Amino acid sequence: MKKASFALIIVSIFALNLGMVAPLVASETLLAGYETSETDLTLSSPDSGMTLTKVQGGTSGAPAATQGSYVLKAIWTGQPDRKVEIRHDGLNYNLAGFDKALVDVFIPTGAALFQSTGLIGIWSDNWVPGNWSRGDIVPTENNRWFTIEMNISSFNPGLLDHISALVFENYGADSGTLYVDNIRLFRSEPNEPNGLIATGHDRRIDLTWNPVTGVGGYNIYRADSVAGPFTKINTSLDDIAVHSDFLGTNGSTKYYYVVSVSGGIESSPSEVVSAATYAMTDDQLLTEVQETTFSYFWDFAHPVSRLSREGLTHWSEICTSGGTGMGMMTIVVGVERGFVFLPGEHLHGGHAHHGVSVVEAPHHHADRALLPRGCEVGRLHAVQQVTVGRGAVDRQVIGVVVVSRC
Ligand SMILES: [Ca+2]
Repeated sequence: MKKASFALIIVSIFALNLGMVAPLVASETLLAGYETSETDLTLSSPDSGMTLTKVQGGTSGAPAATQGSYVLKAIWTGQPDRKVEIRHDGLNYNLAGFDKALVDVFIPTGAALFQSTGLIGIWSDNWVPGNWSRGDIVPTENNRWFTIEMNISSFNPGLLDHISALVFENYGADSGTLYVDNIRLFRSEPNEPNGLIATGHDRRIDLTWNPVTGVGGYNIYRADSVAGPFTKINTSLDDIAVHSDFLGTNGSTKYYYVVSVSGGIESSPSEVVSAATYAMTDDQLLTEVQETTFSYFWDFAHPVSRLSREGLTHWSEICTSGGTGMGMMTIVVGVERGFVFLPGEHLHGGHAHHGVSVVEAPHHHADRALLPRGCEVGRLHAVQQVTVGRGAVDRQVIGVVVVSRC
């Protein structure tokens, strides 16, 4: 079986990092441009003496619109609290997944600017935690547009369904005029996956990569050559950082990259890797079964507790005590077979493989390294700090020993 293990490793080494560049995607979504065609946009104000109108930009003293042709003009008089709101009640927006809301504000010549304590923000009656977000700046000059940015990424995504109002507070006078245009939502591009590895097997190629936190899932792209064209091969978002591509033939070389997806926005692509399918010997097939089994319990373990999860289709926070016992047995095999290395072990050309690190020369013995290290009770706290499976090899081994109370 040692020979078979070597063969598997050699295939993996030929997973190439070829690099690639792909176009970025747009990341701003218009929420309100105040065009006359926007019949769904209703405006109201709780402040008496305030009027709101849509006016054509560039006419009658209005500035040129920053979006479309029209702008919103707000005029108010007799507001001693120097606070006004442009209400947006009754409208539903889906703000989830966006990082911030942006609005352009223009204070015409002759109108007061804000006090030093002035602020512009947005609020909703059901955002949590808190219910409003203060913008980063207020206009400090007359007769020019300023873009105000309001962070909304910290709110509970499930409650980001509407904006109650745009708020202008601590204005410089009891009466004033300002123009508003182009309320939009900004979503930053998610981080691209890295650490992508393609591994050839009998009639299939497996892909693994480092999980990206906070994204909705991944798309996988495949091509026959490094130059492409690349085609998406998953029909729905992959929500874990593993993908098996069953090709059905041997001797086939394929190229892949992976992107992470958040709110429908794709990240830049990962590196491009390639692998080839090949006919396995019985020994190689047995090794693959062992390693794939090990991979479920190791790569798919709960990122905090390292316990085995109930299953792929279950809620990912549910772990199984019986399955964890089986997982511990696979780890013993994984160590013996060289699917994972131990803390401090010297690597001879070892490399990441299936989310674990493979030792090219499997000279270690579980009874020499695993138990003595695992019995270091002083490392118990580290179990609580495990973040991801990959790259946390040391802490994962500790976790096993803690469970076994050696
Ligand atoms: Ca407009």
